[in-house]
Amino acid sequence: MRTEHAPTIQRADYRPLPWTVETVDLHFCLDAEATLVTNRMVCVRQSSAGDGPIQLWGEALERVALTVDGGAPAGLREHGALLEIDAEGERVVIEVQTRINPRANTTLSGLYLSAGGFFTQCEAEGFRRITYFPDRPDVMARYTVTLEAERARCPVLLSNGNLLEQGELPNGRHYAKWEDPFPKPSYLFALVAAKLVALERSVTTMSGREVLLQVWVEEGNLDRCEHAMDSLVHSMRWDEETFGLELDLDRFMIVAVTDFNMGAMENKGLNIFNTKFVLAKPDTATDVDYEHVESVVAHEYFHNWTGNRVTCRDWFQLTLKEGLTVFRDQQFSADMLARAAGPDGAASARAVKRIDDVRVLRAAQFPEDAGPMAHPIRPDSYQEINNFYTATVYEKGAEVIRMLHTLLGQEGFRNGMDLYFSYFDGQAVTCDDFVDAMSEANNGFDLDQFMRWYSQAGTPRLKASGSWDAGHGSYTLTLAQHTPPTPGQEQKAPLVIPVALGLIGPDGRDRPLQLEGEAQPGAGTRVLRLTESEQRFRFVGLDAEPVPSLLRGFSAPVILELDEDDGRLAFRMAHDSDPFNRWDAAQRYAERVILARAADPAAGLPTAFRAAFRSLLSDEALDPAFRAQALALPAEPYLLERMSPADPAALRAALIDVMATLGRELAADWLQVLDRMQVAGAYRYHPGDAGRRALANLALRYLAAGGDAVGLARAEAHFAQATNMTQRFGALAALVQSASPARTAALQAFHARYRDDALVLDKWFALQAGAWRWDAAAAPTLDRVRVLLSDPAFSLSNPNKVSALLGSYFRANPGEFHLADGSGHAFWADQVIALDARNPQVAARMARALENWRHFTPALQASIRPQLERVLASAGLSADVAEIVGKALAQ
Ligand code: B3K
Ligand code: ZN
Repeated sequence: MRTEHAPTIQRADYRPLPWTVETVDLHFCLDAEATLVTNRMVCVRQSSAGDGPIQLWGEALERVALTVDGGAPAGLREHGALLEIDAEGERVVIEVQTRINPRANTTLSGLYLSAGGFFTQCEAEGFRRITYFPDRPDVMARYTVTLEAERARCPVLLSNGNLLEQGELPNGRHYAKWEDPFPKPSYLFALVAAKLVALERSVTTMSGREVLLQVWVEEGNLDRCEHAMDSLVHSMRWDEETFGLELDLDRFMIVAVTDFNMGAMENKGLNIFNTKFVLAKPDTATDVDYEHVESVVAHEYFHNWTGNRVTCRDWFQLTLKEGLTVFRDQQFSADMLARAAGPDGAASARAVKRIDDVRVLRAAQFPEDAGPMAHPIRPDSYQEINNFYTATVYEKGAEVIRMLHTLLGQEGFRNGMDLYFSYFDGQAVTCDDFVDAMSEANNGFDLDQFMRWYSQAGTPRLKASGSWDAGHGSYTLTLAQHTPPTPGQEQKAPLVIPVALGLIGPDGRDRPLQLEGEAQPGAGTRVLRLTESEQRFRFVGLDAEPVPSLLRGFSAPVILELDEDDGRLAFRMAHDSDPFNRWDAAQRYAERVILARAADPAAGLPTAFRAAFRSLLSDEALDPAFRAQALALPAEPYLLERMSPADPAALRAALIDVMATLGRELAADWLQVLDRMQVAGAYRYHPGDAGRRALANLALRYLAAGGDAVGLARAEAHFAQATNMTQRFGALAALVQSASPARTAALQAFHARYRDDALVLDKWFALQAGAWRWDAAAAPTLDRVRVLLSDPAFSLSNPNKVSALLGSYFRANPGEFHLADGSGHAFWADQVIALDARNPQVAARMARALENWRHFTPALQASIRPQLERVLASAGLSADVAEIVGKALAQ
């Protein structure tokens, strides 16, 4: 894989293959160093696709034998990974045997070893590292798989679908044969052969079928599977109730693996999960971990319909399954939270989930959309598809689906989904097919202009201004949109932007909305549809000048530019009836205060801000989870993007200062909140309890940041007395993110308690790598990161460890990473190069930490550029890293 030669794949070049595959019969003779794979496939000509040879891809494998209908192929050519075979007639049987070395496979793509067991990861293009195959999602075939392995090492043999038979073989070996009745693309193939145990449950589906659910883990982890199993059962019920979608197999398996490149994978009937999204028990997992397990289990389960039954025609359509499935998992989590909160708390619980999702979007997707990797949710080109499993395809993709849901309404959306499945079940389709079904199911609802969301990159700016006409009691709102240019897309056309709006009167209540020309006033919130570059909306019948509340519930993934003075922000913080916007007002106000402080370190904390913040803090009518959200400062990566030029050191100083001031000056309030938020009794994962613990932990954070002896002592006491991981880790984080002299001892105590627990040690690594410097005399965090790099528990081969230590440092700790002497940047280049030699996907993820380098101050740019160049010039660089760094330098 030479840098200069990484070809660019264009969406416009898609052509169906002249030959497809009907059935695949795979036989694996598993061996750690030399696994023999025999693949017998029935290939069928697709006459509609025109003439041509059979095309198969193979990578990092040794071809042992190949026959066509039992004989030598008439013609065979190799072009890199592509094998072309000439064939006559309509159907031929190709049998190909390959040898692979799972132990040598450090990329964790294809077949590899983890803790002595065999696991696979095939999305996007890992199947070609197992056997020769037309490894594209538009080739859907039926698979039969036989696994053969040493019984002692691999007592459990799993693959997709249903178990047909199993039995003993000579020499201590055994076998199992699996059949998947549903045609699927190769990226959904999976096998597991390992020493595992399962938690099992049997449930009845909505049509009355009994199905077996299994969660497979290493023996010592059986006590950490209950929550994943519950989450699976809840997901199944939800999909039945919400979309009428039922599990279509007799059994559904989740397998946890320690070494995994991402969160989890939706292989048909055999989901493979990063341990981090399966294992949870009160002593080792936080409330947030419990939430993540629930939503990832749901996400992968929901893929069974949105992704597996209906899949993507080509990888450019990735958001077809990912954006839609993220939207589905977000709705599921919101429903679960609302149900737990009961009727009175449901609206706030939903808002809290929405806030969480928008935080992620703003912290990860907005910066991506403003940098060299900016791409539409359906990209036009890529060099390495693995680089496009992005926040844009996933999170912005989900926002686009959410806007469709808003425009069509719940029922219209459901009708669209029903039609989509009725047309495309069992097929590989495009985003256009999905949107067309939505339109057709809604009386031809015009979505032509809406399709621009699929083709335009960049975060749109929504500019709003209002004018009050006291004489007529009318308020005119002018909305204008503009999307800045992104690489390769200079011009942008106007989008369809649903703008949920409310007008708040001076008494803090929403006014009924009546547009000029309408007979009756309507509800207090309505959705305006902005389709032009600029539009005016005149509201009448108002008794006083209103305060506009725009984009309620974050009705579109845009940046709202609204000139609001501090007074209006404080007013909305106190009165906006939309909890999302109330939170957003607090975030905007905090952003303003922090950025002012970064620009002028002498600027004090405005009294009005302190007062507004304090009233949220002490408003006991508000749900604790909501308060925890509203009182947490905006994410640092988001704030960095809002600075021009970005100056991480100045921003960090401002953040430390604002947190310390709020902690110190409001110490009495924080202490009171801390006491009131204690949860009695044994730990249970419940959103209500989780909200209280989150607010208590936030109080500890501010108190420790404030640095008063009382606050620090409380954090120490909480750490010592904690009875679950949420409390213990919350208190530890408060101590580490402070100038407390007790932080080192606390880290040691935590380590001593969890030294043998890989997942908990990841938290320990991440916390230290993400540590700010609260004490000006302390050594840079980089020194500690270097020490941890040689900790016996650390390993560059384990993606979780890399992300905990290096990811936290590069991506979550800009104030410490961008050291003025450039040592952080040089360290980055060393690590990216070292990682790339083992695992290009993980290396590319780390490489992305510097892609927005041109937003930084000139001094930082001068320090970063040579490091980017050094990485790009390094020998044998993967296409993955070459694409990221090449684009960063080219922009
Ligand atoms: N579909 C997988 C992601 C695969 C990533 C390949 N590099 C997980 C998910 O989105 O559910
Ligand atoms: Zn997914």
